Amino acid sequence: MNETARRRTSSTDISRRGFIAGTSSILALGALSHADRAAAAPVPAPIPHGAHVPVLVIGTGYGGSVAALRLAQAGVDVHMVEMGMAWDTPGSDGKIFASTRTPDVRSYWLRTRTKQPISNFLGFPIDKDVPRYTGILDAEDFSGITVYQGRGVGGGSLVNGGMAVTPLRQRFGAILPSVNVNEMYNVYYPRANAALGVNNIDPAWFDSTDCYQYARVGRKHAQRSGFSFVFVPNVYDFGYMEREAAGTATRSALNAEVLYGNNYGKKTLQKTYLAQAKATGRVAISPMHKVTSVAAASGGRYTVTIEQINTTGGTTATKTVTADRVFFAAGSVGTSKLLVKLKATGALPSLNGEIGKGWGDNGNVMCGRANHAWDPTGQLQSSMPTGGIDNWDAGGAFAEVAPLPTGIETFASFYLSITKNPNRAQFSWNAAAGRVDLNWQTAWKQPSIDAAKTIFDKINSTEGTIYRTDLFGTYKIWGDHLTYHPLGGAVLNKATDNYGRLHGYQGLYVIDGALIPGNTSVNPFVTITALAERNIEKIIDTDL
Ligand code: FAE
Repeated sequence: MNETARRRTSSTDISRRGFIAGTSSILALGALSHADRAAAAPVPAPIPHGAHVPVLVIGTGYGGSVAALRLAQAGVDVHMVEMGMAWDTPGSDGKIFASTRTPDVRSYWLRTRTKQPISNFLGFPIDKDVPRYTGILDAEDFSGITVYQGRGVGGGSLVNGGMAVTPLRQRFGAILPSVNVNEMYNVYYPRANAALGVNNIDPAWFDSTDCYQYARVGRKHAQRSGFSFVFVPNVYDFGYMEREAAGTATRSALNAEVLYGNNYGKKTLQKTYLAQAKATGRVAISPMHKVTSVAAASGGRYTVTIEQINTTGGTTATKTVTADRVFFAAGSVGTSKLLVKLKATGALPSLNGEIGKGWGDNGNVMCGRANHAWDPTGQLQSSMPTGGIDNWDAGGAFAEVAPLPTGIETFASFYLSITKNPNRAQFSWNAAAGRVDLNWQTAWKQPSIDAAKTIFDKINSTEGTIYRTDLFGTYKIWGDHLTYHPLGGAVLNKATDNYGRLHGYQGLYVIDGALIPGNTSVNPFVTITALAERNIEKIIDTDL
């Protein structure tokens, strides 16, 4: 079939299957007939200059992967464009990903020096020079904050701690006020948890294994101060972790793998949504391709400009393609930066005034505590956190008991707190510099520090312990310079309608963390996934 004939078939397919989609539930659509599957033919990767695609998805993180899978199951060909690498080929050490103990060329996105979230140990700086490379973790610097993000096919799922937390139902109204709570908790959270492969630790194993001694110390200290410690589900396969501990499986979580990828055990999007999406035959992915522009074209289509890059970040080709529909799934920062630039520079002038607003850091703040010599946290620490201290209602903080997998006894307890920080920042176009800025100020972390102190001041007082001052510099207690959880910038029901359709343009959608206004009260990816499931179901039912 030549290109024109193929396109015609593909558009006919969309309207025919769109009718089917409008009359069935999305789960029923999962079972397309054999004939439908045989007809699948997305434009193959790498996307060629001049291609036309029915749907282009920008980014391969949670939102993008949900959109691609569900659209493909509804019979729509999807092309996903991802600026990062494919992460499917082992390096010279035989592994795809580096460990946190030995960051290397693979670890950082286009930096010549690592920027580790914990920058010091015993006061000494631990960052080191690395060759500039399209590595997996981006430490993106804005004026008042460094935003950590995953780069590559799978987005944040490649680098994150896998903590898969559904917020308490009674807190949901404050997270996404325009979304029906019952639908989320009866349909979309369960759907997201199932598709992500979320599982729970066996409490008996938790109580006995060396690798969670640090978490048991965290639990003991929390409970002795009257705080509740809750187990947190994860997408790391706990069965695999048990085998690592038993010495029958190659170590990954027990080899300090997190931040720069996990070689085994973690169910990243590559193994869940994206594997399913590819299996439909309708989804193609172009890694090392960065979208730089989307503009309205004739016939209700969009012209998308894409730069193909090499591993030092240089542009090797600039491609222009057309798409009937475009899903922005470049993450809160990536989507916001694109939309703010496109509105300001006249490519998409009809986007509304909410673009770039409502950005928050999920109240992230880190700290460590120095334990007594009789309270060791263990040399062997699983890199996957599995518990937290919930003081949200009384003090506005949920503190994840995090690992410090250095391989030596540190006598430190380490925490990443998610707090009720009300500050929201805005992205804006800096015409002089030709870039998008974010107006977050470091001082805006003070409410997060105050909330975290409601937990740790009390624990320190009960235990007779003190804060560590050597992890984020010299004599610096709080890791208040960063976030792992960027949220907002194209907020649901403000910059978009209540399902992520961008105001001002038909066929443009936001489907990632940019939709969520700054805070989820817990780790965010389950909520991002569940919201994407909700929105794509509506979009398939009514728009296609
Ligand atoms: P995301 O997963 O960031 O995907 C966006 C994708 O778009 C990325 O692959 C980008 O490379 C790509 N992209 C961006 N701009 C462009 C462009 N112009 N052209 C082409 N591609 C582009 O977005 N969350 C939890 O719930 N639990 C955890 O335990 C947890 N731990 C974390 C630990 C770390 C170190 C980090 C960095 C994050 C962690 N998170 C955690 C946050 C979580 O990974 C994040 O909220 C989601 O990944 C966001 O999902 P999105 O779909 O919004």
